Amino acid sequence: MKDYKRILVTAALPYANGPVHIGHLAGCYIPADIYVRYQRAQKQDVKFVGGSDEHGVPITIRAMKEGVSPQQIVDKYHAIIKDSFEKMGISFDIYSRTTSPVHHKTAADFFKKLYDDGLFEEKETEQYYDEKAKTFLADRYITGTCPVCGNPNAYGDQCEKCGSSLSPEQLINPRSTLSDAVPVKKMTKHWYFPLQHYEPWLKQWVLEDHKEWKNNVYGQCKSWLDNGLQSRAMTRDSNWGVKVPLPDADGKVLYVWFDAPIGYISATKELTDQWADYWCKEDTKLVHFIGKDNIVFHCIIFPAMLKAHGGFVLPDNVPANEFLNIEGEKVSTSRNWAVWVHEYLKDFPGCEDVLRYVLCANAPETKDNDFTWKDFQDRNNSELVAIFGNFVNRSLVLMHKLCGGKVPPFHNAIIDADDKQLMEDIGAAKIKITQSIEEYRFREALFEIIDLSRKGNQYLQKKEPWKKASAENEQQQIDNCIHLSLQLTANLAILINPFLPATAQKILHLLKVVEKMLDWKNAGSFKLLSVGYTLRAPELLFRKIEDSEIAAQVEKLRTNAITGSNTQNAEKKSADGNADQQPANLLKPEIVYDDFAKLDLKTGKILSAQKVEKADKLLKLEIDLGFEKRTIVSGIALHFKPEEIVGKQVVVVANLAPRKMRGIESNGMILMAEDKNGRLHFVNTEEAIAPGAGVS
Ligand code: B3M
Ligand code: ZN
Repeated sequence: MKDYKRILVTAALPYANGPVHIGHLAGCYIPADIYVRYQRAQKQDVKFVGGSDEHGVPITIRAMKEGVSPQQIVDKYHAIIKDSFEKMGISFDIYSRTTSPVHHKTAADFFKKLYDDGLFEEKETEQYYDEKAKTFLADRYITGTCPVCGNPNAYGDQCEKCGSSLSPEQLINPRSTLSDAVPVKKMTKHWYFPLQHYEPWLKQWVLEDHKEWKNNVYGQCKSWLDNGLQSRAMTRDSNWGVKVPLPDADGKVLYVWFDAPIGYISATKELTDQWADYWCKEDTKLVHFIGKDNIVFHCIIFPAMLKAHGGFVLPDNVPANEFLNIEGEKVSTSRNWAVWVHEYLKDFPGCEDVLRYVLCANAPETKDNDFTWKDFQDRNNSELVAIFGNFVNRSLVLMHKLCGGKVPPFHNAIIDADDKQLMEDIGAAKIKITQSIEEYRFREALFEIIDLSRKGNQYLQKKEPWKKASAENEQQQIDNCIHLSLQLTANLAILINPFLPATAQKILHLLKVVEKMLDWKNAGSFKLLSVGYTLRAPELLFRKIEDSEIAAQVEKLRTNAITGSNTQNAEKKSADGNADQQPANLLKPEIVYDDFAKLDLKTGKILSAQKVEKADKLLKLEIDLGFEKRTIVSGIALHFKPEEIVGKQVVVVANLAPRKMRGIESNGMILMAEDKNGRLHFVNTEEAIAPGAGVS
């Protein structure tokens, strides 16, 4: 192991085209924050940098959909994301953004250096061009008829109906989504980075020198390297991004995956004048925390760029996590199958640490994992409340009851085997936890801490200080028991601090000790609290989470996913070839016939449809049910233009309780089919049925 003088920790820059969800937190922000807080407690020179990724096709598509400028999109979501991180205690030293002038200059200079060194290949290729909109078109911007299944709305990179992956050339009657013009082919020049030149070096550096990397990371790198690397275009035709710093490059910007990782460097520059110490001195330990979909960029492409540029350190480790599913299904931002952090913060104020706890205890460290609200509740109620919180609370309550509210003395003369065991357990736990964190196994570390508090409970249970009568020695026995329990409480504050910082602060407050006690070196000590010191009255660290709160969350998840009524969501990645994972086709729990019979389903006909103001997803529909006309607000606006659905036949849930959406009362719901890519379709029957017919 190398001796490092300073540590630079980065966490992936989220696209500022939507808010962050708990999968993001579990994937990299919570692990990164735990690691950084631990290193700070170890008194290491550590910097934690992050920021929003504000370029690329996802942003421009989002802007197009919302009918605003890309700048407006990134301003809006950067603010939401930054706020979510702050409230969740993700303690970045700087949270910057890639639209910052420092970043534009840093990224452009980086490109220029590679260019001046003659490292790029310049290639002219034919690409689709929209003459009306006067712009080249990314594959996603082109639609046409799928040559495989005849779907008239297939994309230039994929048909979402039959799943075929396509290239724009294969589409029948291709059209630009920007202007509806027929795209033409035009020559365009781009700069390619010849990754294959770095293949031998990468093989040595990753596969030989970094065998310690996590299996999932190492495995992905190996398969990329085994398959052979190719040149990659590092520029794009677009007006949104870092301008290519060359004279003949109008309308060209850096590829988002070229500029985004350089964002780590730019952010460090904005943070400190000493930025070069962190990026250029060999005794820096650089650690990238990311999700698994970013592995190739951080382990192969960016290191090759850094190597080509020269003068920069390379990552020491890239501890990527796998994905977190929600209630058994893959997260899908387009379907709104996600738990949004800004909404959690509103729904569970003061419970930030609970989410940190659950997402760490259940982190997808080695494989995809599942978040369920039931597990969230169980972990809170039976681990945080019943074990950790309970131990801390009992120690303080007993001290007030049996020791006059003061830290009692410890009588060495009567120390017994249980006391010794507890002291040993604390020492051993510290060693294990330290090692686990150093090796990026945060779940294991957290488990050890809970286990240590469980041992504290067992110790109290065995000693039963509340039962001791007034015989000789007995106050001394009580003193020893309470003294050790309180010292353990102080130790728990130190150990839990990287994971649950707000909880550690609460314990500090109860124990009336200063921040400095949380230094990692203090863990394992039994002299953290002085004898005779008065402590505060106990307050509960965690509250119980009720069944009703959990039921409400599950309900919210399902309703939002069906109606798409959450207007904050965004298609986070689908536009950058990084399509969302497809939702698994899981069935909901079985129901009895009576449940089904409660639904009143009727056929209806859409009489009119119009957009709802300031709600990009909602359409206000007038539906003819035969016996009456209804207003129904439906979350389908991203899928259909109002004029194209008038006259369509639909099935309506006619007895759904009215619900106000954006001030409009919606009376029922229309049923649509959703394909595996989250696209909606009318379930058409060939024959027309009169409105109002029952469906069963
Ligand atoms: N914005 C992709 C993502 O959100 C990308 C990460 C950039 S890290 C330099 O997964
Ligand atoms: Zn198709």
